[in-house]
Amino acid sequence: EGVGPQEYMAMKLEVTQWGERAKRVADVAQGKKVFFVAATLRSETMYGVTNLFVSPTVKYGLYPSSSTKGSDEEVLYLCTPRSARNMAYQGLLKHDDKVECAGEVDGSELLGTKVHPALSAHNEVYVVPMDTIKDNKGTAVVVCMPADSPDDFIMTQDLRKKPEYYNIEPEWVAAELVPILTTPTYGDRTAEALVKAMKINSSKDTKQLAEAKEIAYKEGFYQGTMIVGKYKGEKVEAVKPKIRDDLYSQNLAFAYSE
Ligand code: A2H
Repeated sequence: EGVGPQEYMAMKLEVTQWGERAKRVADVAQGKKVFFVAATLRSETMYGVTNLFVSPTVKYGLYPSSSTKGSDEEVLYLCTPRSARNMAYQGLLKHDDKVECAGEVDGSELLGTKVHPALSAHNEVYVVPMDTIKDNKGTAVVVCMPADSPDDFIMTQDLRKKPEYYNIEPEWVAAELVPILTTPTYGDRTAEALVKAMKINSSKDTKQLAEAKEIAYKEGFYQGTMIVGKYKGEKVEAVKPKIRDDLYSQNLAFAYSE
């Protein structure tokens, strides 16, 4: 990994319904708009989001954002304290250089909450657990895109196989993945094709998953063609920055560095 700062696209996913386990969180939010903030490098995959991942063992917080600076209305971002600190320095929170936290949240409380992923074929998706999320990267909130991400595909499969173990309701896991791009070698379900070809069985096969991720990323970027959305028929390499900039200009995402 590089030593310079990494710029991510921070995708905003609005809470549409707090889950049963989030009663305390809903109290903290006091009816204000809350967006989960998910860091990604793959803007084009927002068309195929099927779930949202958090870590049940990570601490998150609710932070007043800069999007309503100067007005009484407060919009809250849900992310880790570490990423909130970075956001404050980048002028993305209500106060520059200072982190105001409306309340802390356990990842486990968020499971079963519903959010709206803009661009996706799914209008609402559930928050589910991912055990490999690290709290020292991005916001520790990750959009689930099982068609093109081997990690997301395998985690979705694990959740489906062992809902009791993960302490979730089976119906929270989206039944259908959403293909959004096609490549000559792997078709429109790159992650599934790679996971099968490499005989990856669980999210614990970290070495093989890292390899699959690398191949999927390169293949999608250099060989992929969009099969859905505004840029259908165009090369992924060409439209990726356009999709990101569209999301920025619609205030559905923002640039976040660390
Ligand atoms: B990516 P990089 Cl379709 N812990 O988004 C674990 N993983 C995290 C994370 C964290 N705290 N924060 C972000 N990520 C994931 C889409 C995607 C991603 C696709 C394919 C590959 C892929 C949908 N999930 O990532 O090491 C996020 O998942 C492959 C690495 O800084 C984010 O992009 O590149 C990516 O890792 C950023 O990790």
